[in-house]
Amino acid sequence: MEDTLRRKLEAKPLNFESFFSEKALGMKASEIRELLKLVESSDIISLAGGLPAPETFPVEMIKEISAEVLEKHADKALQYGTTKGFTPLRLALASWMERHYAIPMSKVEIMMVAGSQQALDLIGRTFINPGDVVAVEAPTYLAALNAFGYYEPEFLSIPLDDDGMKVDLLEEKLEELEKEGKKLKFVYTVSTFQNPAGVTMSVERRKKLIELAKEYDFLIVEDNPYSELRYSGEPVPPIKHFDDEGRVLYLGTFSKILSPGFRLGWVAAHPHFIRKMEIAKQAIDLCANTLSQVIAWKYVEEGYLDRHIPEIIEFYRPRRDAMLEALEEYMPDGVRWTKPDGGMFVWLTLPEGIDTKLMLEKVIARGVAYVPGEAFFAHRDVKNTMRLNFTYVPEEKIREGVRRLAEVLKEELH
Ligand code: PMP
Ligand code: G9A
Repeated sequence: MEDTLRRKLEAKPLNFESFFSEKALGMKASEIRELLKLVESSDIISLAGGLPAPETFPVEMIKEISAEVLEKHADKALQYGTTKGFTPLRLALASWMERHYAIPMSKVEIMMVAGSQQALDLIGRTFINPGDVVAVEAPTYLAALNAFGYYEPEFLSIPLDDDGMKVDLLEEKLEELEKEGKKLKFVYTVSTFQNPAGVTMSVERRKKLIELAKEYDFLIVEDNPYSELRYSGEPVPPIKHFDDEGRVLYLGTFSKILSPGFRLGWVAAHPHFIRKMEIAKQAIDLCANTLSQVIAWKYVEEGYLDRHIPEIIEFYRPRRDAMLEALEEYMPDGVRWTKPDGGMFVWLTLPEGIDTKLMLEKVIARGVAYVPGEAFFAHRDVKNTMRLNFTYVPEEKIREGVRRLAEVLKEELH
């Protein structure tokens, strides 16, 4: 095997690049996924990837449910399924969303996808023409930038503060676009416990965003993987809750409330939009993993999910607290960070002049990893920020990781 590979690598090289499509040549690797490869096989304290803690995977529940599923529903669970997904699961999710978020929902408004990451690509395929204007938060989820970027939109970056996207600035941009004769196609927002910043959009801004969407006739893509992971403060309804016209495409996922290995998420949107995305999905993978779907159905329907969420919260709260305490204790003056009520991330802003991409090598040499902030900005124009994850490693490692990171920072600042 090794020999065959060596022979191939040593042969006269093909002109590899000449075979790729123009779009493939333009694709960018995800900084997070590349860092994960590096960190996976070492004893580095990883504050980088947004990984759930494996200790939160409900292994016993999954064993129990899987045994039942294979005994009673193997015909469905091991067969191809419809593209929209396993109907009992879609019904269970519709009623879960109605119960939890007071969003009236029916199964025709739900399609199952291979993680919400797939939904981001489907939205790109279904809605973006080259040059279409798409507004994103600055910073935003970098793999959404990569997914949409393939379809060549023009990104409009809207800054964030502690109350989420600055919707008043969006309004100003909308007026400018109108003057230029341009229209916004959609706003993409991670509305609650944002990735990467950890902040949550206030209710007033959610309502204002819906008003603007009506006034300027655009859609809203609300990506909501984290809202169930709340460690303090009061719940905020999703933007979808305020949507009476079908302008919001809502993305949910089992990755943070069951396990990312299931590769299962869902889109909740107007049936008209769902239908087009269904056709797009037919050509990609026919249907989401059916075994995952049937297990997830039992997980939601029989109340396992509602019993498990509080366990995840209790597990993560001390980790969030440990990170915030360590930042307070070790960080030098001039460093600011967000104080999230939930989710997985804290966002740091360092004094101007520090380039966190350049600093990463030194920090990795001290056995710690973070994600440099630059890749979370559509225009890659901010160098002095970073994202820290607090869910993956235990409290004492979080403290040690932050201590070492602060040490390097202090050296850089002198
Ligand atoms: N959106 C956001 C904001 C995320 O943080 C993630 C995962 N980190 C995803 C989408 C993709 O998640 P999945 O495909 O596992 O549902
Ligand atoms: O790429 C992954 O493994 C998912 C994590 C996303 C993130 O770190 O934001």
